[in-house]
Amino acid sequence: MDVSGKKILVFGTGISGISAAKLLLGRQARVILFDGNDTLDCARILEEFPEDAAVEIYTGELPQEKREEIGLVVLSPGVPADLPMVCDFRAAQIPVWGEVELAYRCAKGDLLAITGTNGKTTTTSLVGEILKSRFDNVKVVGNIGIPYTSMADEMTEETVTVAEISSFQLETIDSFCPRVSAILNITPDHLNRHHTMENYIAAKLAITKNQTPEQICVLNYEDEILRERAADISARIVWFSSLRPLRDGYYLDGSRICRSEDGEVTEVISTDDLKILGRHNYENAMAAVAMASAVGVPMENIRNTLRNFRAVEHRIEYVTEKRGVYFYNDSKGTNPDAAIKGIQAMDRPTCLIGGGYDKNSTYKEWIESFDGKVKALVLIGQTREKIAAEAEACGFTDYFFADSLQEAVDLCYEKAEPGDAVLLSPACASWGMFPNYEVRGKMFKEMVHALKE
Ligand code: UMA
Repeated sequence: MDVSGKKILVFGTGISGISAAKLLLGRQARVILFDGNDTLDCARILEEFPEDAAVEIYTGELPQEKREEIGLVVLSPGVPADLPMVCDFRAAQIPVWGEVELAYRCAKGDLLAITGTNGKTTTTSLVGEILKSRFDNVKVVGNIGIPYTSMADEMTEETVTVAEISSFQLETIDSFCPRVSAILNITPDHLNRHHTMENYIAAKLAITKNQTPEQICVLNYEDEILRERAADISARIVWFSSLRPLRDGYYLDGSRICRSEDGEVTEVISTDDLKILGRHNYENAMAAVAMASAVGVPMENIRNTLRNFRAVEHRIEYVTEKRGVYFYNDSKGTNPDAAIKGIQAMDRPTCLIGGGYDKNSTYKEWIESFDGKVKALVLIGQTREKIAAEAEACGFTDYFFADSLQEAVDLCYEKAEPGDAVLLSPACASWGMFPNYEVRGKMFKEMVHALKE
């Protein structure tokens, strides 16, 4: 991709923006970095680049005369694609790409891409591990926390890339086209950003939009939305199901994960041999098997990796036991559907920490999933009153407010008896109180370890 001499606006100075700017500078582009946050320290951001790099930086407002010089805009995932400034660029026929689109255009080799409301990170890590058992040059990138652009220059024709792709990132793709895609599930999330469920669904389905019938799309048969929309997908579909046998595809039969090809069934692995728990994780495992198999990884490599794969950090992660109380970190439970999986995985009375940034979610189904297991719900953050009101409406009144995560941890420890669990599974994003869910989960773990026996 030739960007030499072109003036390119990189919008957002988080990890995606910095990485995109570096990739562009390496290709002799001239970069204007811009961030809407005017409290950022520009000098510190510029320390990321060599002193003589062709990069300028603006925060808060981008001067009008600068806007006129721009030939391409690269958006960070967190920047809404419908901001007035972004719409103005589009209206002026200036191409607007997401960081993922830029990376895709610069990348080499094969690409497998995974999206879905929940399970993306686990599935992406698992596919990455399986591929590493077969190929020498595997990259794992994207929403998982490693910008796709940061790896693009290291890729060769032999590279196999596994990318976790969020709905934010899919909003701004153009030619992005994975050889194998997967949509794990679609349930309401990020509605404040996408405005409507239809827009959110459209963003998720965009992962398949450039795929052809020679390429593969792995889909969850138990997701009604996916079943309804499958007819609009051009790629060859490989289904998986955790609830019923399929004539073609992967399915869970009791404790066996099976593959069926035109009715001929073979066992892939028994779930007793897996270290990841819960039906949602068996779905993630089936999606990963389908994807790896689609690029020719032998079943023996797949089985060996599955046997050794452990839960990823912040996803129903066991922290420690204190005074007979078991602590779990599910900070990745950033929406009600993910948090339902967290509570379902608990097999003891639980003090639950919930609440955070408001993404326009409703919490009724989450509260209903407590199923008598939650003895105390400790609420933090912007959504605490909203959740409390919905809890009242559901007849659940054992909730308490805390002003900080520390206060919530202390309160849960006070209320929990030996044999109980304390679970951080907030059903909300961390923003407003923490930069991201990783920091929230790490702080939770530190606070738990600091509790006195
Ligand atoms: N910004 C603006 N204007 C805006 C919004 C943001 O200027 O309207 C600026 C902010 O001031 C900030 C910068 O943009 O300085 C941040 O950019 P960003 O939000 O895109 O964050 P990055 O650090 O680049 O991280 C992004 C993803 N973040 C989001 O999608 C919000 C990371 O996903 C991802 O790991 C990373 O790129 C690498 O690809 C995080 C996430 O929370 C984990 N994702 C959501 C999720 O999983 O639910 C989608």
